[in-house]
Parts: sequence; C-alpha cells; structure tokens
Amino acid sequence: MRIDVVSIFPGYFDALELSLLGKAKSRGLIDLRVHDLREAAHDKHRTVDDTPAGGGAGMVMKPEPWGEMLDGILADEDSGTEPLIIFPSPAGDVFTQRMARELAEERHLVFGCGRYEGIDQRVFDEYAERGRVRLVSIGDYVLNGGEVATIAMIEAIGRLLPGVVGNPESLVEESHEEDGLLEYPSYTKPAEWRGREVPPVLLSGNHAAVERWRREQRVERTRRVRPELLPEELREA
Ligand code: 6GU
Repeated sequence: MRIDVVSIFPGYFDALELSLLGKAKSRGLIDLRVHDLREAAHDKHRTVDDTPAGGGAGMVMKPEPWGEMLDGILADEDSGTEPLIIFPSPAGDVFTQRMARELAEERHLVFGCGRYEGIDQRVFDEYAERGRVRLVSIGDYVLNGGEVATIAMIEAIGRLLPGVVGNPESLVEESHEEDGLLEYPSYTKPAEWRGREVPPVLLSGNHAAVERWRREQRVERTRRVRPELLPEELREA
C-alpha cells in the first residue's frame, strides 16, 4: 500500500519507523511518503495559515499550499488506481475497526493533516469533486491537529495488510474483531505473583474449559465496560 501524508510537522511520523510498521516499511509492504506542507508555501515565511473570512478566533489553513501539494501527489500517482484522500477531522465519520478493514483494501491513501482551526473548505470541495475524499475522526475529543489521529489510523490499517503481522491468527482473537466483543484477560508465568494467581482453569490443560472461560470473560467485560457493543442475543441481566 502507498501512503502519502501531508503535514506541517513531518517529524511526528518518525514514530512509524519503530516496531512492526517500521519493519513493514523496510520490507516494502508499506510505501510511506511524508510531505512538509511548508514546501508548497513560497513566501519568505512559508505561511500556511491566515485569518478566518468573516472574522473570529484562530487561524485557517490557506488553500494554495494544499492545492499545490495534493496536485503533486495526485500527478505522481503510480499505483494505477485513484487514491482516497482522508482529512482527519473531529467533524468526520468515526474511525472504527470496520473502517480500518475497509481502508486496508485501498491501494493508495493520502492523509491531509490540518492544524489551527482547520483547512479552507474549498480544498475539500475541490478534491471531492475530482476524486474520493473522506473526513475521519478518531473519537469524541479534541486534538490540536490531524497528526496523532493519522498515526493511529496508519497503525490500525497497516497491521491489517498481508504480511505485516507475523501470525495472522493474532489478528482474529482481539477486541473489536470477530464478534465485536472485548478481549479476555491474558496471563503468563509465574503461576503466582505477589499473591495473585493465574486463574486455575488456564493451567488445567482442559482446552474446552479454557475456551468457555475466555468467552465468559469477554462477554462479562463487554457488558460491564461497553454494553452498547454487546450483540442483541447477549443483552439482558
Ligand atoms: Cl481526526 N482531528 C482532530 N484535530 N481532533 C480530533 C480528531 C481528529 N479525532 C478526534 N479528535
């Protein structure tokens, strides 16, 4: 998958060199290209923002650097398919595991990270008219810009790409996958730590009993923490 990121803080994305995603990058599974928006700002101070039309607090990102940068990325399209442009925004559709799975099917994603009070609306309108654009939020809280949200999305999408996670089975048995239940609690050795024991059933060698216990734990935890995620047939009491 090719991923282009546009940001005024390209350094944020150094974090993607670490761990699994970094390995996926060096193995060529993810072709990540980070672009500094200021390189498309040509005045002496490389200005990317200006005061809001109509007045009010804060600053708005100017359309011209965005236009130049996104035109350049679209012109450089070598994947043979039309990219999907994602603008992280608290006003967007909420990012979920389902959306991560959908986006993992794309050949080319472009993330446009806004800062300040947002990007001039005409940028969204321009690229929505020319292609596919989505506004995506990572939850109901406010960040200062799209960078951290983009890193979260790239990690969630990247780990679903074939070959990125070593054991594909580990992708199935986790929260929000399979049946939408949260994960069961995990334990390892020693069997007792600071007086706390590993639940005996996990040491019983009885596979069916272990499976049953884990399922119960998942249902119980979901009921307690995220009741809205419980499938219809598991609701009540
Ligand atoms: Cl995608 N951007 C910003 N700035 N804040 C957010 C967000 C995105 N998702 C939740 N809060």
